[in-house]
Amino acid sequence: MTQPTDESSHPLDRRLVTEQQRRELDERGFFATEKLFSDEELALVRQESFRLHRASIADIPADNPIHRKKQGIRPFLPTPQERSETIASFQRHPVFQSLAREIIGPDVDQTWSQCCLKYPDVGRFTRFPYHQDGRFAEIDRQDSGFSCFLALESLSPENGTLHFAAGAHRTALPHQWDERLEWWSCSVDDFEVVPGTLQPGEMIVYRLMTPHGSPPNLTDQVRQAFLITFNVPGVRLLENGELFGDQRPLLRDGGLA
Ligand SMILES: O=C(O)CCC(=O)C(=O)O
Repeated sequence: MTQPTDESSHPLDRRLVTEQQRRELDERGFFATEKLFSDEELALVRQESFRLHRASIADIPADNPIHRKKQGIRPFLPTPQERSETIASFQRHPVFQSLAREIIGPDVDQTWSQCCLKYPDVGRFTRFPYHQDGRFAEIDRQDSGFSCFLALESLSPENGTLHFAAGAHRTALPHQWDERLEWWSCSVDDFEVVPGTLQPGEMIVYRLMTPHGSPPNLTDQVRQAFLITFNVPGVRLLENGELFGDQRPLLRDGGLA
């Protein structure tokens, strides 16, 4: 998935989103980027992800061993910025500012973020069913936002990378609750599905309604990725009108907030 890069130009010296990528986002609901972060930056986010994971397990009461076990292999690590200055600063990286400015506009909030570690599989528990994020949070501005799935290490179908269904981001697909995996699930049988096979520092940028899911991690290494979502400020839940998500200002009038 690596695209040819012009060695003479740093990503931030030019527009980040090409016409082709813009078309792919519009028509297919996602596009792949070249490597946009340095090895040092990726190493810091990896290190912090593992630290936050250890802390999250320590926070689970010892009398809840099932939760501890689940968190051990398929961790849920949202709002990492609240526990890591390093990640809070990374979330405001110039690359995210440029993408947000080019895709959304001059006023942008970070609405979600999580560290996405996935340990070697046990009992196919590390699979994530295909779903649209809009099924988890029905918001009033589903179309303007985008998410980035960033490879902190190499990502492949074997280690359980996310896969993306093309051309389904304008339709709300029917979902069912998967009791075992505790996750919403939809069918992508009617769509082309593309694996996010990525080298460290590359990303898939996708729309909030783009169906995505991941197979189990069948390797003996931890799959290491990072997720971040941006949208216009003031996004609200349809259900009760309350403000949704991190509501962390990133851009105002085109500049860093
Ligand atoms: O980490 C993964 O493979 C899936 C994460 C995901 O799809 C989500 O949080 O919406």
